Amino acid sequence: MSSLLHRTAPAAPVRIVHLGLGAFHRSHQAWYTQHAGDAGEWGIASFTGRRPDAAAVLAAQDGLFTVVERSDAGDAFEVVSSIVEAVDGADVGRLVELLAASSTAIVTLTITEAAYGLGAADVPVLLAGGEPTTPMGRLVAGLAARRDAEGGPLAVVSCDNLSDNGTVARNGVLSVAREFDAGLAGWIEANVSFVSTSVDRITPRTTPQDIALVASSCGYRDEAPVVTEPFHNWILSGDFPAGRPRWEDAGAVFVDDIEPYENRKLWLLNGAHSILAYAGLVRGHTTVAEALADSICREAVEKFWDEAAKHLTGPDLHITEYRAALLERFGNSRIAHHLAQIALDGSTKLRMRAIPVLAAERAAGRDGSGAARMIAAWSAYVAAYSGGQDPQAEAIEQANLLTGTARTGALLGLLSPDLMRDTDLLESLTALQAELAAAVPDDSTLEPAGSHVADPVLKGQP
Ligand code: CS2
Repeated sequence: MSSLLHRTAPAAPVRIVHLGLGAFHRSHQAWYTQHAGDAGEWGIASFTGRRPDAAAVLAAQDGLFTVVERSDAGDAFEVVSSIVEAVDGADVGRLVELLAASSTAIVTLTITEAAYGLGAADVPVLLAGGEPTTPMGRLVAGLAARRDAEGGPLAVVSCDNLSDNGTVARNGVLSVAREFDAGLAGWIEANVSFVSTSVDRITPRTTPQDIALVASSCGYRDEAPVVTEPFHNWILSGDFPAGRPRWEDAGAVFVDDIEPYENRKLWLLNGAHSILAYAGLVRGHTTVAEALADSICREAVEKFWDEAAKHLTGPDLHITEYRAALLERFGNSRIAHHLAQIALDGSTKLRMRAIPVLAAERAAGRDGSGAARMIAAWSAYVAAYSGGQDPQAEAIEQANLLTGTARTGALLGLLSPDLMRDTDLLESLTALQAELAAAVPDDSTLEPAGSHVADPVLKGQP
């Protein structure tokens, strides 16, 4: 048996702390840091979220892992060494120590879209001097230590798929800090820069086959490789008061106004993903490439894109080329991107992916059927998979006890209380869901709720 991957050159000093050690973090922020011209000065200490497993696996191989870039032409392998410490997220002591150190300049986050609003649960814990369990609570504990140690200003960089994610992170942190310690909230406002970013790299979960492939192709054992597409994109907007790696050397782009880029990515890529996930699962498909090959799913995507494009008007957006590139990326059948992974947490995702386009279309006096079809597909999916992972799972189950426009209204209310009052929309959504249900192939057998959502050690971006 070949030996486990291990570090032979000295590790870079920790200057970046990351919360949310998963496959996407490794293929994106860790990869960009590795490819910055000054990579030798920027090591990452990466903390897991709910489970410690990924930290244990990575720590055993000195934080090193293989990025497998998979294209139609084949696989390219590269060992990434920018993660210099992999830590169990429950080790709040280590997090606090690193954030208190003035050498730490940046905190990056991939904590899932849903986690930004969950910090309130940690306020009593912080007040009692206990150890917080949510990412927001842990971050606030770390920032309090930094203030106390006079560690100086730093940047918090959200890398989750949320519009205006810097502001969302700022609000999430401040709402906890204000309840905990008003003085700390003032210090954060004066010293912490919240950077907004749009991140992109399709990264499915790591599978046992990926681990076996690296062993046979590279001649060493790597228990934590990550398979990803060649494409990568990172757009950032905001200040880095304590410095940053030269991520631009790896293709990152720094802009003043991020909104048009964010919308393009969230609507065209993530929106299409959600359509393919819900319509695709209901129609019996398993992966993105399979769903895209189904004309009903593909047409739903194209119609949504036509609609969204009316609201994407920035000068450098190149929508036609962007759409063509997406079709190619989604069609990469060598990347088995599971629809079940994308389907998680729909009520949070659809608020960003469908609602802005639907609201803009309704405000313009049009039916918004492209975006409505995404919601109808979700509605059909939650009818079949009631109980799947979602922060609103209970409310979804309640809605599922209703029928017709009452059920549609209850579900739409979870995404947009405003649009829920639009009675024409409720009728058309209900009709679109019925249309989709009628298009379910006879041989489609849905798995029971939850069974399609595995929880392997090495999760992809949630
Ligand atoms: C996906 C994203 O799981 C999902 O919701 O839409 O993780 C998507 O693959 C990434 O944003 C691509 O950059």
